[in-house]
Amino acid sequence: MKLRLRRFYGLGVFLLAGIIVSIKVAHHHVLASTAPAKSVTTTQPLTQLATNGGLPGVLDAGTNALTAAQIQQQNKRAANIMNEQAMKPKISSDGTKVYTLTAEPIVWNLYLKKNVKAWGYNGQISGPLMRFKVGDHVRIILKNHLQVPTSLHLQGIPIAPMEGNISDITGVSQKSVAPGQSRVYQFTVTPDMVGTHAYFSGTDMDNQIDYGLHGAFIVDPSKGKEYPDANVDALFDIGAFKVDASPTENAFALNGKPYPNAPQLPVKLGQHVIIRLVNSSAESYHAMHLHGYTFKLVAEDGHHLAKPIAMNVLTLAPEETADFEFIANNPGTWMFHCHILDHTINPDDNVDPMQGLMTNFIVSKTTHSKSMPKSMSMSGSGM
Ligand SMILES: [Cu+2]
Repeated sequence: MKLRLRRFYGLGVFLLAGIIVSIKVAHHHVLASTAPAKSVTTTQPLTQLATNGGLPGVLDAGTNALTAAQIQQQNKRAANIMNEQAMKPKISSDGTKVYTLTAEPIVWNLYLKKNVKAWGYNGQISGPLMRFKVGDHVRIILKNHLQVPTSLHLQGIPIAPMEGNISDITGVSQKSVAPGQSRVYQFTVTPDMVGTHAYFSGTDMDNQIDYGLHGAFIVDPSKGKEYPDANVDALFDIGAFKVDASPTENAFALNGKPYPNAPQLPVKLGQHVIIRLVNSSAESYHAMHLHGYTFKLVAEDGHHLAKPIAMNVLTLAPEETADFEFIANNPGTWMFHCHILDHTINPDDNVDPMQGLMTNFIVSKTTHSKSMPKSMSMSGSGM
């Protein structure tokens, strides 16, 4: 009896499902036949075909795609960006600072032996740090070594439509650069540009930024540094990847490297620390938090606040930048991490408990030689 009843129910469900499916099919058929004809010659965006055959994100490159030495070299580049070692420009005969950024496919190590087929500027993620001064004449040559169009967007630099287009005076500064071609972006640095800024691909942005086409630049005043009193001035460019065909961002990095490969910041006791953050994730907010300190937000998007704001968690929208400061008066190894906690997990990595968007600020017990911030020790105000 029970069995028969079950069969009866089973048949009922089966018939009901059949009816729903046939209604849906009929409905879809009507829609399809009345919809205007659309060009459907390509089923996938060209960029995806060029990278991973239609799967979202960066394709796995295999565990042996890079040697240990190559991985170490990549990690060093991440540390160089943290330490604000800027790319050296060529100086042209008229004094213009000339930078060349080549967008190209690269193999990039994220964590453990997780290597991905990514895109980078000049072989690295984040792209090289550029540092300008007010009054500089800057020329950036973007070379496109990808199989798809790309372009360069410099946040906070209003490149006039007719500028930045030496090879193609179309009046559209964001016009894409075809594969194998290059484009020149030119501008003169003005005082309103002082601060921390992001640069990134301005073409097929959601994909290209998360493949790795992003970086940072710093603009200093015409004389001296933006933060002359800082003993430590460090930069972290927060990047995101979609690995293992995840439709959403699932691996997060500081200067291209998720923890434990993310660079750690050494600080001496008493030092005045400035941290510059850039959120180069195409899709994610981040909530950055530092253990052991209450820090002060001093600038947002390269614009100084009239009054610093004390805080513990700093939220950054995509492509937003922020600078914060603290005096390192508390020795110890202090975690600096995103408080959106699934951003601190590397997919498939069960070895390290905290990963992804985190690193450590290591404040030594050794006192900084000028233990007072320069502004205090050199001001002579008798503080
Ligand atoms: Cu986050």
